Amino acid sequence: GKAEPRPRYPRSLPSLPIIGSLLHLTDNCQFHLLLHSLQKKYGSLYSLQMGSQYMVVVNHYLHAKEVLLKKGKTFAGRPHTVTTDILTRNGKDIAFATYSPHWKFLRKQVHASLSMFGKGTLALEKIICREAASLCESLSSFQDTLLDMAPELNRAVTNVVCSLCFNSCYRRGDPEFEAMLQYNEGIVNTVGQKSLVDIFPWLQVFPNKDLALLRSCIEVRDQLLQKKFKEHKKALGSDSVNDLMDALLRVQLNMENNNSQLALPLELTDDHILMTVADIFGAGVETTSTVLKWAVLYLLHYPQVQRKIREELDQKIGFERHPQLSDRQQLPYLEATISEVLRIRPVSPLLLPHVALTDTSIGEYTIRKGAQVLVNLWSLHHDEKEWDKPEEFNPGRFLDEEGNRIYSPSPSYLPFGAGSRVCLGEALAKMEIFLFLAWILQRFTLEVHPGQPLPALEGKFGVVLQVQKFKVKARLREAWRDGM
Ligand code: HEM
Ligand code: PLO
Repeated sequence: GKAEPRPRYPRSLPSLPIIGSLLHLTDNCQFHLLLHSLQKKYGSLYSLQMGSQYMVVVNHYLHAKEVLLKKGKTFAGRPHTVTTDILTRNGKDIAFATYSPHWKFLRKQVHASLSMFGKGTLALEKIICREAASLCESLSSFQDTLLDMAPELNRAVTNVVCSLCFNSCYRRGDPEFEAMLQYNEGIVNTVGQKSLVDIFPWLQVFPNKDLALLRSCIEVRDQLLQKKFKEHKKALGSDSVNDLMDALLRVQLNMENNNSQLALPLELTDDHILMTVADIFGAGVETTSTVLKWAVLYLLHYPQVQRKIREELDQKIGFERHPQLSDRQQLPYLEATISEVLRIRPVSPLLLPHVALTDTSIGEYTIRKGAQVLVNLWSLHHDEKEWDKPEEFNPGRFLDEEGNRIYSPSPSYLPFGAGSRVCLGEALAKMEIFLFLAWILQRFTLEVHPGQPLPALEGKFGVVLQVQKFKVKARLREAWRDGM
């Protein structure tokens, strides 16, 4: 036969003394920025060794599309990591589970349920608007005082996913809600990429502060989940399927009754149901609330953008009625602003890590089975060849000369990923972000105290790109001053 061509591997970073290179990575928490800047020296595709893990970093959209779309199935694996294995009971969820018949099956079920509850899109719209109204009411009670909007935004989004997952919601000050805020924060701060134990698994044999925090947060989460699970199991006798947990329990029941009809001997355990709901709940809350915080922060920095959105709202909706989903086409500037927020501060700057399931390649480079692939979305969204002044916040990029929406001004834009691991919540997230922002900006002007410095635009890298805490004044607009 023909001789195999010699494999060409991606250029690799020099193996620095392990601890040194690591401290470098963790000290400078902005891992995505570091990986972005390493392109200058190593090119857009390079590899590095983290502990025992070989990683390939992709910084160009052509390579990203090869990994996610063209070879999506080959790269659909996920790594095992200490923290996510604890979080998901060894990958019994969707996001952190590697490619398997279980993952495929769960993804399909959740997709079906979400689009079912979404198709009562009207029902979903009603839920979001109920929360938007309650959010606006809270904001107006804080009139003219400086307010950290994060907990308010968080409650609004939490209640939307809570309705979807559990058919329930929280009132302000509910102790269960406060507990949830806290454990979510703990988990976001300890899980994933940044964690030393994920780079050096043997570190978990030593007492580890982060790991202890993670475990205690997960314990609180599990108690909460277990309670919901019991309630739902009890009520399953009745016919109605009201939420995601009901839907998954129903699937489980059907499988137990006629398992023989399935081609694969799949089992849907209670753990699978719990971890999957926890995934959707966690993803639903942390992503959407993060985007809303980034949007508010950018609107403070760019008052002219805020003014333009308000003008558009006044013109197309006015003050006699509430914004609704069917207004989306009519509000291209608001839609463009949302697209720009998702570009400039991607929620998930390195997506979630992918793993090559077989020997394969990216471009002309050989990639071995088991290699971890990080797609640096930050690099895609800040590529100077694709975006004019990438650090400038400019919703106008997503509009043509007449102000009509351009769906994709550059192919180097993938805020929700793509392919077989694409985000499951894109439609939901976009509905929420649109409605919440439209409601808020129809009623309020967002500002800081004159003379006060503006809160910084630097994010904090983690499993989501977090916003630093900041305060705003939500001033009720003239038209709404005498009662709403
Ligand atoms: C995965 C972005 C909201 C559920 C992802 C990924 C990204 C992403 C980049 C990883 C893709 C990959 O690994 O290649 C976003 C953004 C959101 C958002 C920007 C908000 C604007 C949501 C919401 C939900 C959700 C609201 C829940 C309903 C998920 C799930 C996965 C995922 C379950 C894992 C999919 C898998 O691994 O198979 N998302 N997401 N996301 N997202 Fe979202
Ligand atoms: C958020 C904190 C929760 O307590 C647990 C959780 C579950 C799913 C995760 C989510 C967290 C963060 C955002 C993630 C989501 C799955 C997909 C999503 C990572 C850790 C993104 C943006 O990829």
